[in-house]
Amino acid sequence: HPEWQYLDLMRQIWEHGSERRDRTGVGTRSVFGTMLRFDLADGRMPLLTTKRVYWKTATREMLWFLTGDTNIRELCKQNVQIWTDWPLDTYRRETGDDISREDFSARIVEDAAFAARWGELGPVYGKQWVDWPTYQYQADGSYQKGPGINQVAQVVESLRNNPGSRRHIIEGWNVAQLDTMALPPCHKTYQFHVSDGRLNGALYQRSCDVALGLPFNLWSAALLQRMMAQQTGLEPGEFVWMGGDTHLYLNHTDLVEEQLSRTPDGEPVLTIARKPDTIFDYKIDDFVVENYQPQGALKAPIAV
Ligand code: UFP
Repeated sequence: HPEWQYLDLMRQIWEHGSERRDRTGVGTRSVFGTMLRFDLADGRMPLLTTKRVYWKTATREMLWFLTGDTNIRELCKQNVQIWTDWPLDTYRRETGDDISREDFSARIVEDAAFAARWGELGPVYGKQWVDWPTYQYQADGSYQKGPGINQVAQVVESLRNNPGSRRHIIEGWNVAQLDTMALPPCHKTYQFHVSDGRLNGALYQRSCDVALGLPFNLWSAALLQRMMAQQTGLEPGEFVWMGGDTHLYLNHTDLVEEQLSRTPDGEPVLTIARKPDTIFDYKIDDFVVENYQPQGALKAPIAV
């Protein structure tokens, strides 16, 4: 079962990873330079069965990225709270108001001005993917803002018109803007590749929380690849995931021990119910997952 790759990686890190202090102060066990491979033929997806993965939440986030939005308001409206902790942390620190996450999220939804002031994440994925900023240098050495670059649209075009290219890349790591992002991109580089009518995809993830982040990241990257394949008339091929600092947080012991005692079961299949006009027109109801009977959800604290 392809999921053994994930469990083997988890076990290897837990048993042999080097212990290091990290930015969050929690501490991790970590290995550097890792790879997982999944065949996406016949609708198969890297959706973990040894715990419930909230694939709809991850899908809503992916659709939000594709709109170019970088404010959490549209996510909060859909009760997607995966980005809420970062603005919440800033709000609490700067105002001293010890508001609960629920109340903060509700206020973001109800109050547009509050959302504009406190819900911004900075130029994270969505901005870089569909509106990468450019500058036009003038003869006198000054520069003006140029038109943004829609990398996602460009890759769809290049896959259609120049499938043999080795430059089908979507990059999130905008060096000049890292310090204004809530979190510098983790899933930073996507590359696509056409061979024998199949669309292969790769994701390079510089930093990976294997217990809480990776299950989402695997689903989302494979989802993007499926949308790309549908838009370009190609069959989904292989998905290759590559990790830089690949770690488990030391306070994830219970999750890790429980998950490593479980056995993968069943192969979930994703069907895309319709073919939207462009890659920017997918809706949550277009995605149908069948044959997914996961084992119980596993909770653990997230490191902010
Ligand atoms: N992280 C992921 N996947 C993501 C995401 C974050 O695993 O999609 F946004 C984890 C990795 C790391 C932390 O544990 O969040 C980011 O911290 P840092 O920027 O210090 O690497």
